[in-house]
Amino acid sequence: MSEFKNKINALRKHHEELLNRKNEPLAWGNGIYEKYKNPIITAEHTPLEWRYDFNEQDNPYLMQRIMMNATLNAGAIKWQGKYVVVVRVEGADRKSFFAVAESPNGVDNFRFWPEPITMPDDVVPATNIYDMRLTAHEDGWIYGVFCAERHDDTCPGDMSAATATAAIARTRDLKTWERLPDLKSKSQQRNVALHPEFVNGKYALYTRPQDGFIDAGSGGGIGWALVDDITHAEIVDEKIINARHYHTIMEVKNGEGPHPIKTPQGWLHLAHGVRGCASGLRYVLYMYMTALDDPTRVIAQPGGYFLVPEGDEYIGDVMNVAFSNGWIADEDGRVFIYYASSDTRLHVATSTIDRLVDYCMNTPQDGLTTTASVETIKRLIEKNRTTNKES
Ligand code: BGC
Ligand code: BMA
Repeated sequence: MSEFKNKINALRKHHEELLNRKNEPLAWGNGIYEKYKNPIITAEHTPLEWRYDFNEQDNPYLMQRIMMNATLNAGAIKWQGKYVVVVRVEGADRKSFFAVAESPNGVDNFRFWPEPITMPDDVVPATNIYDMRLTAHEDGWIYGVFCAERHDDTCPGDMSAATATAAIARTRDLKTWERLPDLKSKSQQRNVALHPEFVNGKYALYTRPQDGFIDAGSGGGIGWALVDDITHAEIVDEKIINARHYHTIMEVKNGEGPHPIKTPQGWLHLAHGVRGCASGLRYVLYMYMTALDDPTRVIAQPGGYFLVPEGDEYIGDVMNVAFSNGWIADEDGRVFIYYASSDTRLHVATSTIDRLVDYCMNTPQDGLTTTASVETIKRLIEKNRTTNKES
């Protein structure tokens, strides 16, 4: 066999080993969920055909002709018995696009479908798209709501000036996508997710109005808006359902993750919170619950963060970031939380509906001052004193 063929075989073998690698839960977590030893999808998981030209004449050095930079922020759905994620894949050119990967068990053996998604453009093409929230809506369609980013042409001299808009597409098979007009909104929007059920006969959106491209400003908070026609979606009224507070993990920004999971006790929400520090913005995940009869009414708000970057997860393109826009609630009550670390790679954490509801209902709320926090700790110590006496 030629040396070139040998090189290809070695490359394919190495890639297969990575794709088939078993994952295992890490011991000694917080009891709320289990994190896993390996990230589930990295840039190295992308198909070799996307990166290499396998023609010896054209690529005698067997170089990567197209490099992949990162695999992050994935939407997720259980689809035909498989755990399916719509990954934000980012190339070396900083453009991100969507690609589907599936796994038989949700924690390892993720494999990309052969081609990335061809997402049709809206009237004004976007420069970049990212962070899809998937919703199997009761109208029968699967929707993907994601951020579309364009240069802000009102600032012609500023190469970083941008606008963020919520883009909407739908599909029946995750392969062919119909692009609907972008969400019309007075403000910029990022982190928009579609609620899975009609509310008062309307489509319901979790929104995140923002003053500028980065700055959530006065518009900050997770919002809620009802929309008559999803094929011409426009926000007429918007109210904040989950606000930010001074000196919390979401002081600077917050945003809905995937759409909430329905449980007998209420809607379970996963969101991200952002605060500023000397090293930049710190992104962490948090949870809250809303009432079944009114998904805008908060009924539980555990204090502090739910999941943060740890160890290697701190390191990456955008340090100190944990972000999630996808989770899967399985029929047996297990929950697969897909989160990315530092805008670089995708991980899973597993829990159950029961544990997450218990976490939301029984984690003390943030009292918003140090005095309140100490009182909360003392109450737990006191409770344990009595428990220890009894046992
Ligand atoms: C990046 C996103 C980021 C956003 C705001 C975009 O250009 O692609 O990952 O969330 O800017 O910082
Ligand atoms: C955002 C998100 C993500 C990203 C995060 C950190 O605003 O929309 O795309 O993970 O910033 O860079």
